[in-house]
Amino acid sequence: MSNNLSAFFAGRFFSLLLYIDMVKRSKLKYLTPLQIDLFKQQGYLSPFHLLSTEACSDLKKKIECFERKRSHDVIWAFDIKANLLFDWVYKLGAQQQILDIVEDLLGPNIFNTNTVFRIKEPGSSTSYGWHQDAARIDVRPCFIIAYVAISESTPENGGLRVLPGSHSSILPFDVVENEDGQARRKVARTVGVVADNAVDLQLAPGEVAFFSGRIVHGSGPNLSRYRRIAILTDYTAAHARQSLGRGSGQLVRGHDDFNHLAHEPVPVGSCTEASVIQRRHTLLAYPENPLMGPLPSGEIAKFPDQPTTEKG
Ligand SMILES: O=C(O)CCC(=O)C(=O)O
Repeated sequence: MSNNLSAFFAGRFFSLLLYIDMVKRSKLKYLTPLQIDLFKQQGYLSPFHLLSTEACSDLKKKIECFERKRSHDVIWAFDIKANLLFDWVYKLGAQQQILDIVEDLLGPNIFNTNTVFRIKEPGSSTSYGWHQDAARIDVRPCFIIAYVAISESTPENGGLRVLPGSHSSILPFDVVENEDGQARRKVARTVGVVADNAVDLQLAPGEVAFFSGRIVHGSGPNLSRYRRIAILTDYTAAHARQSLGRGSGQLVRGHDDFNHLAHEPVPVGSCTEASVIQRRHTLLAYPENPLMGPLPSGEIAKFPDQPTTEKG
């Protein structure tokens, strides 16, 4: 082939690649095709700017107000499915920017299947050993977790660490009583982790990181003099299937033609008696989810909560 002809075909081929990229991009809401490829390869994307300083301090005030008024309820209300208890937690998880990014990764029909707070006090030994959230109950396609940093996340304050590429399979794990981290709960901990290539997801207040529910991740104690405050939400595609049991969630975008997940209501107000009872009904009816794991045979689902009304 003459040089001219080769150049002609190379030019055509390059235009075709550009065209394919443009078509792909036109269907995307937020991410670029390159970012999507990166997520597929490494299992996470970080950081993205999400919240203004004012929005962050407003959330911090709401958190502190609840802690002050309902200190006994924090242990359960800030844990499993806090999105069923607090309208402001639900709203954070339903932010359009987050959903645009999740839509690019999971498709247009999305459930919020769990929001939890993860707060580490200054000097606290609370840590999360290496684990994959989808270890005990797998979900396909796997849910995606958004980690919203309300305060900064650094190696010093026990910020999140991930093992890039570890989301391609579920690795061997032990189920242990968790001494640190989530109270009164059995958790899966990945065994034999070599953490040489671990990446610290360093985030400024208001930034968010996205990672696969299958990626091996964990975090250490808070050695700083400041609180580490994070709110984490699991997003599951409507067409996804759990390996065990039936999950539930709030449909936050699109529609549901599959009926794989049971539908949860949107809370009104901030941890009202009605929303506590609603959450209890949901957890008793659908106790098996990736966070809680399978129910041991013969065991009846039980979740700590206490409907108290807000004072003051
Ligand atoms: O907040 C963290 O540092 C990690 C939390 C976590 O991995 C979890 O709750 O499963």
